[in-house]
This record gives sequence, structure tokens and C-alpha cells, in this order.
Amino acid sequence: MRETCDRDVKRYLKDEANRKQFLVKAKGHIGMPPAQKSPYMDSLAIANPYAMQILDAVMGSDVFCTYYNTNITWPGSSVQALHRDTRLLFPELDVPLPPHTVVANITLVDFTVENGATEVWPGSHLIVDRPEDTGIPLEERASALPSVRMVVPAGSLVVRDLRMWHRGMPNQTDLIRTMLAIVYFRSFMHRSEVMAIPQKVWAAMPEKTQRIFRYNRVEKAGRSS
Ligand SMILES: O=C(O)CCC(=O)C(=O)O
Repeated sequence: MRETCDRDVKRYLKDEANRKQFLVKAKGHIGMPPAQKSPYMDSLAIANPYAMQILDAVMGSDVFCTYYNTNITWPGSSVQALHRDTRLLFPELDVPLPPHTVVANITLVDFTVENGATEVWPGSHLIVDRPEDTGIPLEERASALPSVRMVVPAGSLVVRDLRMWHRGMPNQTDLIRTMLAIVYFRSFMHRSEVMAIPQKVWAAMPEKTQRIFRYNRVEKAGRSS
């Protein structure tokens, strides 16, 4: 999988727009969607038996995945801005909620401090963002809290609540640092059935109504989009 991924990302970066987005704007931190075929579509990754036990315990047995990406740290990358990968479901509450979205990271190479092992703030998924915290960079809030680097061997599984504070780190080696990022959601967060709305009806809707209906299909004469 690593060999394929290295080959794929080199091809991905031949595209000028991808180079601009990931090497320049994102400072060497690349999110390349994996091709939906072998070797990425491997059940040992997607339905990993160790990950599944944790997910069953924290989110129930019927999780689903609609987001599968790679996190690639290119040689020469710099520090990523510290961030959460999701917003809080109820930011107005001053108590943390149980997990609703979790990522399984599977490392395809040994992760070391030198090649940019991700930095994470354990426990930070339970930190509530109070109104007085908004506007303060996470770097500043995190500076007094302990972090760890994800220094793990190739083939490791790291299961992380998406609310956890973390950042990609500089890769000071000549080798591409790669991991899979497979995101799981609690079952009730998704309904697969969508409506097919005729284009003419859609076009006549006010913007607010279109926004509410945005995940439905709009059917052009004879086909859908
Ligand atoms: O590649 C990494 O180490 C972390 C990447 C990451 O957190 C992200 O892009 O959201």
C-alpha cells in the first residue's frame, strides 16, 4: 500500500493545482483521496478488527464511513496550524459530549520525530470552547498543556476522536511520510435516501430553501446531478 501511495502521490503532485494547494498553501501536508480500489480498499484497513472493537465500544456497532483520505507529509514540510478536525456538536454547552466522529489512522511507514510524526494533545477532545476562547489561537491555548508525538512503527493503528487537538509536523527526511485516515460516524448521523428534485422546481426555490435541500439530487431533464 505504501509503494502504491508513494507512486500515486507523485502523480497527484504533477497537477499544478494540487502542487499549489498542498506544497505551497498547506506547506507540504497533503490529503490525497485514495483510489477506490486495491490496495486501499482493503477490509483489514476499513473494518480493522482492533479499530472495530474500540468503535463498537465508544460509538455503537453500526458506524459508517463516508470519508477516507491519506495524510502525507512531504519532505521539507513545515509545522501545520494546530487544529481539531471537526467542530463541536453543541458549542453552546459547557460539558463535553461522548464521541460522535472518530478517525482510524494507519501508518504506512515508521513514524519518527524526524519524519514528522503527528503531535497530539491527549484529552483535548474533552475541552469545551467557551465564548471567551474564541479568537485565541489553539497554539496559545495548548502551550501550557502536555502533548505527545505519534512515534509508532509502520502498520500501527491510532484511533483518535476528531475533536482532539493535533497538528502535522515537519518532515526533515528525504522520504514521504504516509498514513491512512478513515473517518467513522455514529450511525444516526446519516440517511442515505435523498430526494430527486426536478431542476425547474429547484430553480424556483429561494436560496434558503435550496440550502436546506442541498444534499438532495437535482434532476435535469432526463438525468440527475
Ligand atoms: O499528517 C499529519 O500528521 C496530520 C495531518 C492532519 O492533521 C490534517 O491534515 O488534518
